[in-house]
Amino acid sequence: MLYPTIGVPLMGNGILRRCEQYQYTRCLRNAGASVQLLALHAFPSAVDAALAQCDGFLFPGGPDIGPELYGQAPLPSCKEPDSARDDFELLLLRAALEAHKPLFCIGRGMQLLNVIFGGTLMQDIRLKQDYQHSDLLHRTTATHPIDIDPNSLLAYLLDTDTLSVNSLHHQAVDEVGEGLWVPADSPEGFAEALELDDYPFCLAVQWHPEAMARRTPTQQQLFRAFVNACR
Ligand SMILES: [Mn+2]
Repeated sequence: MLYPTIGVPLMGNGILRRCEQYQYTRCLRNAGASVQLLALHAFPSAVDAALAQCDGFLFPGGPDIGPELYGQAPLPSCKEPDSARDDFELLLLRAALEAHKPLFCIGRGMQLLNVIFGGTLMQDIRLKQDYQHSDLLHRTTATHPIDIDPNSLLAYLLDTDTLSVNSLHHQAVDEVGEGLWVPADSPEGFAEALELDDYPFCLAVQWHPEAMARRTPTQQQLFRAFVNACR
């Protein structure tokens, strides 16, 4: 398939969300994909239609996930969730996993993957961090280093075991969901990526390659590999 179709949930209608959404679309199109933005219809027939139309799915960044979805009460430092996104994305990601569709989960998307596999999140890491992980002023440039397991898909795709990445998160994976593993972490030990073995293609990263790709072409390799897996 020359032009695979990648489904991406709609991130919202504000101008900032639209700009962010466009960064994902641009990276996917540059890698040769056609992008289908998916309205947040949290019912089975909509999810079935998305599965029928799309060859793979990208789960993008966004607001904090409702803590009740991983069995916790919200702390004051947890920001307002978007229940329309939570509801739709949970249904879609579960169905996509069952259908063995290639997956690329970024930021919130990585946290969602962890929650679906029964993992939990730290609701706020700002008091535990040595580096600035919610560096909203430097969206496109690297903020902190990560260590990558040389035996991971991530190391294979990037051809390195260290990398400097941007960082736009104030939450992090706490307990890792069963079946997932952590192929990359920050100096403090926060999970910066998740992988799922014995699956066609499932890559999840806590940083934002879509915001770095224009200035740091290495990051575009992740989109190329994902789109190739959807072909
Ligand atoms: Mn980080």
